[in-house]
Amino acid sequence: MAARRGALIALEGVDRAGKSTQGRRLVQGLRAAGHKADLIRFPDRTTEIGQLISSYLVREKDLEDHTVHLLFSANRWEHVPLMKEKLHQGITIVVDRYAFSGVAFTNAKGNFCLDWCKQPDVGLPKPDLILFLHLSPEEAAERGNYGHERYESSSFQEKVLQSFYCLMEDKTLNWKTVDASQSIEDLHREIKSIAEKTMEEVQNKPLEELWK
Ligand code: 2DT
Ligand code: MG
Repeated sequence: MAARRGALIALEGVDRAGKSTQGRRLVQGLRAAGHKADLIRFPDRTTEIGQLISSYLVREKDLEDHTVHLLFSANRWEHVPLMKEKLHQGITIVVDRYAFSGVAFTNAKGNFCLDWCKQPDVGLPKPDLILFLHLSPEEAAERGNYGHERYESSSFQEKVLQSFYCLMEDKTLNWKTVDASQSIEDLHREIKSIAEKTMEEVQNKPLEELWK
């Protein structure tokens, strides 16, 4: 019998929902429980493509909207060979944002349909679980001011949330919404238990391709 594979778990949600905190906690918690687990954050600003994306986000550089969308996708594709290798070695990969952020943020710009936005990411490793950390715009606002990067405004984030809701209608994907207004520890416990259940369920199943 083939070796058991790791699970691909995506964390999505609007800004301030706690994705990065929960991603780190999840990987720590899984490792402490004896699982092999790694975290990847998208965009990964450390690669050459990631540096271009970062200079766009911090407004050092203006990039055309289609171009930046394709760069975000390319920044995921450059990780795919290593992601597949790790998953097949039994390592669970937690991704802090994935193609769903890619689609939701570009679609929120208004002149890009969901179908166009999805195309560059068709065929990426399909997440076995997408945890959507749900926080209302009011609760997000209570967590303090947004920063100064592109997209960091409540009006834009509201549009991003609507785009996420459209993506969640796709029942071929395993979306699970969790309440991100709970304490960090309670949310961590809930997320870890859902993640472990998924890891158990998919370990002998083939890795699938996204939106294909
Ligand atoms: P962070 O604040 O998480 O670093 O994200 N974004 C992200 C996109 O527009 N497209 C994508 O494909 C991804 C992964 C979301 C920086 C910003 O980049 C946006 C917020
Ligand atoms: Mg940010």
